[in-house]
Amino acid sequence: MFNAFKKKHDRTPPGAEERVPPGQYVTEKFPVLHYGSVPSYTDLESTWDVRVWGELEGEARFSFAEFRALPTIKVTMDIHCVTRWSKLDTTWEGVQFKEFLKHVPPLKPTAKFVVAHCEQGFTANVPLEILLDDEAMLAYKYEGEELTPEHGFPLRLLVPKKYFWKSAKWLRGLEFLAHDKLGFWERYGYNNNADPWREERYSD
Ligand SMILES: Nc1nc2c(c(=O)[nH]1)N[C@H]1C(S)=C(S)[C@@H](COP(=O)(O)O)O[C@H]1N2
Ligand SMILES: [Mo]
Repeated sequence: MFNAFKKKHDRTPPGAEERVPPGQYVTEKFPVLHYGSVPSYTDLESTWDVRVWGELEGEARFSFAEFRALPTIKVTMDIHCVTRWSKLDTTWEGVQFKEFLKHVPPLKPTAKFVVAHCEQGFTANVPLEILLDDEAMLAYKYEGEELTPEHGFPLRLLVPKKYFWKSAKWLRGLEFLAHDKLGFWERYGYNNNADPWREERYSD
């Protein structure tokens, strides 16, 4: 079933086969996937912020302007959705997670896990170590343009090397924790580790 689908839809460029994890096909489209509705904003400066709390020596809050003043990076990466599409060479801009940490109170040594908190109560959990990857970022541009509302405007997390559901859209906060705490899709039955190369799609 999947093989026939893959034959028909796969757009893997020649030579890129080893970049496509098992059970995935390459698409040139950019599918939109989420639970719930797409948030809309009228005045970001008064209605939007991003906060950090938990296992740090304090808390922090960034208004839209404050967040946009932080230094940015540009990263090109492949993304892999658990629903089997992969998209190669997607380019994103935003604040590298490691850089972001320089602008918030120091982490306590107990900080080991992060929960991303999004609009409408959506959450996604990621080990801190994964977010210390050079490519992990709080992204607000895709292919040189501001994120579209359905892809997460004005801010999303980008978690490289994990299935794309951990890349939480409409990000509003990061909670640092000593112990892991399952997020929305992880509670729903997705595999907490979410490594596409090991096909960690669902939990048993
Ligand atoms: N806030 C929020 N972020 C989310 C989701 C969601 O339901 N809510 N779904 C995740 C899932 S399952 C996927 S596959 C990706 C899809 O991102 P895209 O719509 O930009 O392709 O977003 C992730 N981020
Ligand atoms: Mo997904």
